[in-house]
Amino acid sequence: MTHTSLPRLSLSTAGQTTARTAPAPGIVHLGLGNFHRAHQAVYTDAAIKSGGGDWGITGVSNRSSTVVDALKAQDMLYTVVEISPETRRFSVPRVHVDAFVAAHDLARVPQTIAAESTKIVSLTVTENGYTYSPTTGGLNLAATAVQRDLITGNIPSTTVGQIVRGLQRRMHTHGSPITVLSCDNLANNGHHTQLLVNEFVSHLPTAESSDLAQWIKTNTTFPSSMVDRIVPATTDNYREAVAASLGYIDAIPVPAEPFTMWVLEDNFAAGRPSWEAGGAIFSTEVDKYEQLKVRLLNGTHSLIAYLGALSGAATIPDAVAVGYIESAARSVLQNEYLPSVSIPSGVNVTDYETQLFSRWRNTALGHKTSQVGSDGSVKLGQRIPLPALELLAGGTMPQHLALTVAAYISCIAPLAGFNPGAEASAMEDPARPLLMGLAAESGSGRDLARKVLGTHHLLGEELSGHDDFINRTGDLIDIIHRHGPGSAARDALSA
Ligand code: CS2
Repeated sequence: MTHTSLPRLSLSTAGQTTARTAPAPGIVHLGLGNFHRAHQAVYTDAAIKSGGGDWGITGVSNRSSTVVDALKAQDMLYTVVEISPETRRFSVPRVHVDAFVAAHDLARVPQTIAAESTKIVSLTVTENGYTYSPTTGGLNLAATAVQRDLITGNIPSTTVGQIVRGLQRRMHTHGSPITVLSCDNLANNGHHTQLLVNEFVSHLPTAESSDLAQWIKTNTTFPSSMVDRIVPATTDNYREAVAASLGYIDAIPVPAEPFTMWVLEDNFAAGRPSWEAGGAIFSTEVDKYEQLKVRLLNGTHSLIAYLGALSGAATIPDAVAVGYIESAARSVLQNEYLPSVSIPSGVNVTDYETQLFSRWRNTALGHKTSQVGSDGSVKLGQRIPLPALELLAGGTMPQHLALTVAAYISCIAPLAGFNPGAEASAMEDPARPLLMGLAAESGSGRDLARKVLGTHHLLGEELSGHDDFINRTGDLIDIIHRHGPGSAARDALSA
């Protein structure tokens, strides 16, 4: 940094001393990452500015103390840097009233969820944070952490365990209702969270489970919500931009694209902020918005990220500028994802597609292929199986969905002798050790695809029975390994 003599971000450097008093706490948010700080926090700031209310957010970071420490050193403030090639806008939301690291004080998580002042517990813990089995969609009872959390008296460490123990404590103390609001890219995220919570409760000893199940049914709601904003990891460039333009040091600025969207089911057990003030939409068609977004945006994003990484592109705009990647992206979006979704009323799909490509082309943002490509083992199950099964049932091979899976496997667990490149190696994935073990035992793409999809059911049980899909994925893995991602993309397009 060249601006070390500047003051740190604070209420006074941000010019907020007299603006308004901090809100009282009302929301506990699990997952204090960049996405939450550029999305829900911004909407909550607009809601409080317009209508007041006790909706201050207590942010809980799972392991990392970076954001928590910086927030505390900066009067709980940070800067959102909205950026595109044409625009740059800074804003400083003022909504966080406290923050802590769960791993440093695990008992505090259920306690905070149980506090009477808490009306909403919201989540951005990523697909990976729900401890669900990609095979069944249900709770991953094989996970040691889940087993540990089910034992009476243990302090929970999984998100689902923390929610259940927090609700149980509410039931035993004041009993006031609460909303659990998932803001992650899971299909039917509210319903899915509710199922996982109920499943956890059903595995508790009977003495605990029956009253609790009934209490949750009567006093807790789980609205679904579709969240959308591209938010990369921050870099020193953003810290520099804030210092140069605003004259203060912010250790944790959040970059974000100008576009933002939030569609929610209006089903809150204990009230909610007027998020409409920030542009949120309350709708009875959330499931349609979610499907549209998780498939057209996130699904296509995965294909762009994996083909991009294999072709050496570090960022999404670099990847989508490659001709064959753009063609593959258009094809998967129009021919393979679109037929599986119902369009919410008022949404024009052609405009939606045009807007997606222009968002992906945002060269100012620096969104990395390795970021979008991370955690594919838990993301792809949300994006691929249902549209693939629908096409297969109608007798059509989903070439580009198979290509997405082939490119993913080639990035994370290539066969011996193939180097997928630096961007692929930078992708994190909880299944990497397992998949690499399978790759080491495989002699061909088909062999590897069979082990990953057939034996290990990476994309669920139903797809594991489709030999034609598995073989096509395997053949595309071989083409990628022998002739490169461009040849595989051309093969998929011409098949
Ligand atoms: C991306 C998403 O990393 C990914 O898988 O597809 O994070 C995407 O950028 C957001 O969902 C956009 O709303």
